[in-house]
Amino acid sequence: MTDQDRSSGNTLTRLEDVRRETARIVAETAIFDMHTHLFPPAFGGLSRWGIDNLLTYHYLVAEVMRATDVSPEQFRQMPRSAQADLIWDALFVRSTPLSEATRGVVRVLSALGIDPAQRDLRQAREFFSDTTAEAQVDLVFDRAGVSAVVMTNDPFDRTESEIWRRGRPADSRFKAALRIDPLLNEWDVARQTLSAAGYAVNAQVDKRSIAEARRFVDEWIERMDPLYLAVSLPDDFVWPEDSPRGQLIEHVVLPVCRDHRLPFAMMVGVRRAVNPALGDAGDGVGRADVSAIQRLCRLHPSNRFLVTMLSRENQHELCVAARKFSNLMPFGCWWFLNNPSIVSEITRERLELLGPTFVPQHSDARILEQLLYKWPHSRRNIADALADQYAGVVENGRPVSTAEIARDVRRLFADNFLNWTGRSSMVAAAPAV
Ligand code: RAT
Ligand code: ZN
Repeated sequence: MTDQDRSSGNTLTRLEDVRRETARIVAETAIFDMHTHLFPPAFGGLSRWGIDNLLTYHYLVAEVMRATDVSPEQFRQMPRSAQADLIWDALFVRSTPLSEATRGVVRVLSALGIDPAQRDLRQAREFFSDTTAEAQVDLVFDRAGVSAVVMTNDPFDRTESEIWRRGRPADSRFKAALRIDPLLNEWDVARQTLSAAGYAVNAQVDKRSIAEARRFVDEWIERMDPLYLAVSLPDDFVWPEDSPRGQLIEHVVLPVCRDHRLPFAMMVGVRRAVNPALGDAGDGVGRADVSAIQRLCRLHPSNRFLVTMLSRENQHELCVAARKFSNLMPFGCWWFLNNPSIVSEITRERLELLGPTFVPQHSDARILEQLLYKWPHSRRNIADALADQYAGVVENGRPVSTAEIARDVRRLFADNFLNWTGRSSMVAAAPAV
């Protein structure tokens, strides 16, 4: 082997070697999970882990409503452990766990050495009562191969904002993201929070409100040191728009992001409270207009946009938009798209249109142990999609090396996001391949 061969890793020309090495490297590469709803144990009740939280995840609440005749109201009034027992019985004992969310729980239990075929939750509850939140974070991050997660940090949430006012969390595996949904989607609600906190805002988004909203965002950036600003937007989001949201994006969010060199993450396509009785489980999806994103990217070339869209129908147009605008970074297969068949489809589409210049996935985990299924499921689909692309390159006459595969996977799992957020110093050390 020449020196050059060595520095580029093993050169692969046989398709079975390409597939095996791609699967191995994808399984071994550390993930920087760029959007979750996880919190470190120091955040108290906001930090969710354990069997009752796992089973009462809102994806499973939606499914138990279809499987039983318990009404949303009756369900809401049950203690959490009784809700978990009901979900276990309806979706795992009296039914086969075929859906993605139920299959995920099976994987989590297996990964922790708990028998997922038990008829009740006794064994699972014993397992979790024998450990601590801190020990569980170490164990789950290690087994999931996750080096860090980005939280969703809401300054409009009273419990959370009080925690932040006491100081930044010490656990450096949990990074902040400043989420500003009320500011952009519910000005009437947001301005009351701002007023109560001493910001002199008016009912109209006038000059004074803009200056004060800007002061509010600046102060929260200072307090949280976020990797990006984020909002979820409805499917009817348009841009430009003569509305509080339009004014606030133009005069607060975009200048703040430029000044602090932060990307603006837009999660587009959610129809909130399609069935309000279901609470968190009651949101739906609608197809959005990608031209709004294109206009933002064109009119604001010095802003960087992280964009994920909830409708399957928007994915191809988003890829095409990203080919036109290098300040647009598509990310993740969000929420109802985080299913193997769709992750596979979207990842292939993105690889074909964008090469390795996107962020294929985030977990959106709300419960710590979900990292133990969301990532293995995604890794598998991403590995298969990548292996097919490498096989195509080899078939066309160019070998690929393990070093190249490792570089590409690092880009997809961490470096693209960290370079985009200007935090390349956080780029994880490369695992040995
Ligand atoms: O995916 C989810 O769990 C949703 O409930 C939402 O939290 C969504 O990801 C969001 O960030 O709004
Ligand atoms: Zn989310």
